[in-house]
Amino acid sequence: MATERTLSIIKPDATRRNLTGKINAKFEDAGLRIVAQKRIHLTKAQAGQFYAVHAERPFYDELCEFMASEPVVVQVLEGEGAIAKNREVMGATNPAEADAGTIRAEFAESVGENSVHGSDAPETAKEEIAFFFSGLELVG
Ligand code: RTP
Ligand code: MG
Repeated sequence: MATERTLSIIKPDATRRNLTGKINAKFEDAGLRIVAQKRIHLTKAQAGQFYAVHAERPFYDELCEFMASEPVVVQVLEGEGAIAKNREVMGATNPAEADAGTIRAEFAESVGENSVHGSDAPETAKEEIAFFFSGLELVG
């Protein structure tokens, strides 16, 4: 399997509870390398742009409010099959359905406030990394 990069976000419910280190340890234990990382505070408009694919969903406004409520940590994870591996480590969107040991099973508060985001395919990973990081911030 090829080495890939994926975009990860540690969401406000997790940064608020000071869980960045515990979540990063889960990524590293799974063989994912954090190759870029920064803490930012999104505006609601920026959150809306990032989640534009969900604009027609009933939870969109709530999701944008939540993502802009407090700082997030955005990061690029690298590894063999990183996109799928990251989503495995994250667990199901709804923490009640997430496998034991996954980030969402251990830390998520609800289906909306579920601690992490991860890109879902190579094309979205590329777009989402470019949304947050410039070429200068991405070491080869
Ligand atoms: P993400 O994009 O954040 O990695 O999560 P995902 O692929 O597992 O889930 P997705 O269907 O893409 O939904 C994006 C985010 O929207 C919030 N959500 N709330 N209240 C609800 O029913 C609901 N459903 C989704 C979650 O924060 C979810 O991660
Ligand atoms: Mg998604």
